[in-house]
Amino acid sequence: MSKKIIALLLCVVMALSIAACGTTTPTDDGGDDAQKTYAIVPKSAGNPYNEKEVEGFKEIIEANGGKVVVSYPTEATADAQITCINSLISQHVDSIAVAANDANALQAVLTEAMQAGIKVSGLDSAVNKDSRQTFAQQAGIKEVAQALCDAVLEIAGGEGQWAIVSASSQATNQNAWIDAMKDLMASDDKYAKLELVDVQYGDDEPIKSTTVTQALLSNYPDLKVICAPTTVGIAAAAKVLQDQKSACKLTGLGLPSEMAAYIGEGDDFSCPYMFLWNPIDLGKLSAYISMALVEGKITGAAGETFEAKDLGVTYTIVDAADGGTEVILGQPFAFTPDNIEEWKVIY
Ligand code: RAM
Repeated sequence: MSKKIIALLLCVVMALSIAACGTTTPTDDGGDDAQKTYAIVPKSAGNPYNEKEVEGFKEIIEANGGKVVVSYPTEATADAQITCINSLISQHVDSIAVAANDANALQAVLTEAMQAGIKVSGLDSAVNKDSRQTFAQQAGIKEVAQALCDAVLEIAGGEGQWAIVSASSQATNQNAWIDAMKDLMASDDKYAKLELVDVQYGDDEPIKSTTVTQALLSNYPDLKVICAPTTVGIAAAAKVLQDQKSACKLTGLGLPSEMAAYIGEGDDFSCPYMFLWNPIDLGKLSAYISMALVEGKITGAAGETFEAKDLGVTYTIVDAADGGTEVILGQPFAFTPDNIEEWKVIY
């Protein structure tokens, strides 16, 4: 390779790494030195769900006098998040809240952050227990799995083939829900006539999620239900099924604002009903956790409590299934033809 090409490649790599995290740092007004800086690292950019989380996080931190740094990775991978977190460590932020693209791959960089005195917590998709102080969990894993299994069973009419369109193959949250669904279906005879034929990964990218849905429909002509436990996947699958007027129906976890056009009864709609929680509130909960950690009100141990004023709740930190701790926002909520109009304008 000529020196010119190598130099050019180096420039491209440098330009990319500067742009890598899409960090929005508030302007430093040179004022109050005691003002704390709270970072949030979502799973990926361009996903409205992640933007809602960030919206809630910002609202609470800023209302309480803190600064927010939003650091979006360039893609939904652990490597892209490591680049973001390294940059946040060198910016000496006070806290990092991360929605992990991989449970284990962020351990080294988050350990470094904690050793530098930065408070580290998770939201939405957990890093492993050694990489965090605690975690804002949207809803109990078993509760989400139960809701999805029962929806698949009902929509399939009690029997037949079903498939999953997930996010990325390493996503902690989707994998936990999928594993819990498999366990539940294996443990209860009422699911015995359902057959999970495939699990596909759309990587929380609309185009890839569309492609894998189309492939599922052509590979499994008898497919009765697709379950997409990702807001990006379900929106892409909903469009494919509805456009094709497919007999295969859909459920999963979706944003009401993106799914309203697909939720309804009968042949014209691809999704009879689906579930989610409030992603804005999840961001708010994560903000309260981050502030309580930075202010020394909690350490992340089970049994500690803190007040989330705006949510009107005093939360208790509890033991999580992975051996670490978590704070559970609430229960999964069902979006049906009856309530979708009301919710689509909220998130
Ligand atoms: C997508 C993301 C997110 C998940 C939701 C349900 O937006 O994968 O992590 O919680 O779906």
